Amino acid sequence: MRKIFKDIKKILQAGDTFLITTHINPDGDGIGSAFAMDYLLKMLGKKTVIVCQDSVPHDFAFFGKEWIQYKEGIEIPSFHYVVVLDAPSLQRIGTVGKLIANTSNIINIDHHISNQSFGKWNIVDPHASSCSEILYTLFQEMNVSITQEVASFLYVAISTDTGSFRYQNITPMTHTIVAELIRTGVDVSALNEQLYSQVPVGKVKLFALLMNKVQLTCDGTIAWSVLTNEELAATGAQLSDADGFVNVLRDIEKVKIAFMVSNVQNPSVIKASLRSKGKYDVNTLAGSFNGGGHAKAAGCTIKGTVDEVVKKIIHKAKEQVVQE
Ligand SMILES: [Mn+2]
Repeated sequence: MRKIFKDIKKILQAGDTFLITTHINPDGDGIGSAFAMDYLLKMLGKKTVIVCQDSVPHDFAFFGKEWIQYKEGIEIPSFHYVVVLDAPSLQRIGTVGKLIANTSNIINIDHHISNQSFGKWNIVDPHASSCSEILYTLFQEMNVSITQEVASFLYVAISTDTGSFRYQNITPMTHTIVAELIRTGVDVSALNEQLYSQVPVGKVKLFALLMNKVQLTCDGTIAWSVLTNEELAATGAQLSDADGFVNVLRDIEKVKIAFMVSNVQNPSVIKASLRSKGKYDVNTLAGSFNGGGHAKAAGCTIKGTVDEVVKKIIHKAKEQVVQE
């Protein structure tokens, strides 16, 4: 691990222009990591541009920062290096994949166990709670001090990727890093209010609708719900508003595997978000549909109708929950 940090250090010092990107439907870790990486490179005197398929969701508007949302034909400043953050594969960066198709100078920094090591340089640490935890080490390696603003990026990233410090991916190192972030004077209480106490009313209404539609099978051990355009239209919510809802399905008593499916982006390609608790492994489950993620949080896309896809996922989930 140390050697790869040394290698990346040399590349970051030698390069002059960098494009930074993260996965589609960006979450706190992808966003926090992108802004932190941007700061780090700027402190090294580099030219940077952050380009992602999707814009920064309104949940994270409190950072007061935006990036370039990639659309075909849009002018992007030239770059020699690409830093891909929090993405297990190049498919996960969506349309930005086309933009970087002609460069092999890819630095891949990630913590997903399913990471395909697609970069020329790869820092992949599945034991890190988040991509931002790896970036913290990179800041230290590069001798760049962490300002309160950077601490807020990293704190939000680590906090959201660990379910507010509840998940198995937490290590003593995670808390040590967070202690150092708090030491910069960053206002953790204010950040948490921004994160969790500024919920748009449309999201609350969407939550009510989807939770009302919850279904259970296999003696209540598998839970799911379905998001369609009708619910979005009825509540005025955005697609990203539904992101954390699957966690609530997982938290139902007796539930071992939970999932949320959506046909909002494409009526014939269903997007599924999967969660588990205990020993149950949704990374493997998603993997059987060419998706992936972490053992307890993963995702995939499956061709078919909502009903067909729900059946397929339940069939695979049963293989885990029934045999005991
Ligand atoms: Mn992450």
